[in-house]
Amino acid sequence: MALVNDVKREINAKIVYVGPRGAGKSTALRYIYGKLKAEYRSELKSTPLGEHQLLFFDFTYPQSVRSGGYAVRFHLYTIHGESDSPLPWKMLLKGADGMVFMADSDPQRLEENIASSAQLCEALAHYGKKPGDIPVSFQGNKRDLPHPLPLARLVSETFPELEASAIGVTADKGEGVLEGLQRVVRAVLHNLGQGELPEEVGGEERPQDEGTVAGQPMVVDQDFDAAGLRVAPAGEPVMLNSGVLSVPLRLLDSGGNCMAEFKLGITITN
Ligand SMILES: Nc1nc2c(ncn2[C@@H]2O[C@H](COP(=O)(O)OP(=O)(O)OP(=O)(O)O)[C@@H](O)[C@H]2O)c(=O)[nH]1
Ligand SMILES: [Mg+2]
Repeated sequence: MALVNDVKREINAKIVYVGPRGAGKSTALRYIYGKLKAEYRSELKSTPLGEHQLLFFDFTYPQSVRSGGYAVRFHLYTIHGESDSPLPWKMLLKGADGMVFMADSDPQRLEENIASSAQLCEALAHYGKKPGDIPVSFQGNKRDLPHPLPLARLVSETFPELEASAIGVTADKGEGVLEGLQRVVRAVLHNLGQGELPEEVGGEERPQDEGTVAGQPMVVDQDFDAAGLRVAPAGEPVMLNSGVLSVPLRLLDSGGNCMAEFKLGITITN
């Protein structure tokens, strides 16, 4: 569900890189980031998401892809590092307009690919969706390995119901990464009712009337499902010199896992 910003005349589309740990999601994101000119992209940021790290940035195309007169800004996200729990993926996939599934072509890691696909399906089911309802670009990474799994097998074992063909990627060298991104971007634009897409990421022309915006996590948006969440103390309250009482708290999911730590500042008025 792309978010429309009428003030900036932008449509914000969310693309999530999913897949098993170590498949190459961060490598792909960093490669894309490195290919974009600074004026077209925000900073690459890493921020805590519960016990995990969210890696993200946003960009627009130089020729300023437009849908109904609005520029389209693409926000790319992945979870970095330990992410065995399905919860962060569930949060991240909320409102996603497209996904890139990074599979690991290492035959030894087929089970992890399958488990990740199952986790993804479960996360989408939480929102009443299945993979085909949101465009998926399937990328088989690490094609440079000595004996990578054949792409067709990788897809049929991991996503038997997927209709689109897979793209072979060597994210370390950037091979296939941009092609895989373009594929999902095209599908997202199609869903937004607009198909034109510049051929290249990067380029010489400057957008006409846009400033760049720093990436903001769009993970917890207004209609985030907060059912089952609890807030618990995370330490002793401290009275600050400013007269504000700082209360450390933890946000817990229904299973008691910590999703975030924060401090509540209370100004005592009487
Ligand atoms: N041989 C090979 N290794 C790769 C390739 N792409 C990434 N790697 C390596 O695979 C390892 C994991 O890559 P990451 O990009 O960190 O993978 P990730 O999916 O972000 O992993 P998590 O953040 O742990 O989920 C790193 O050591 C990369 O250098 C590739 O195309 N070929
Ligand atoms: Mg990573």
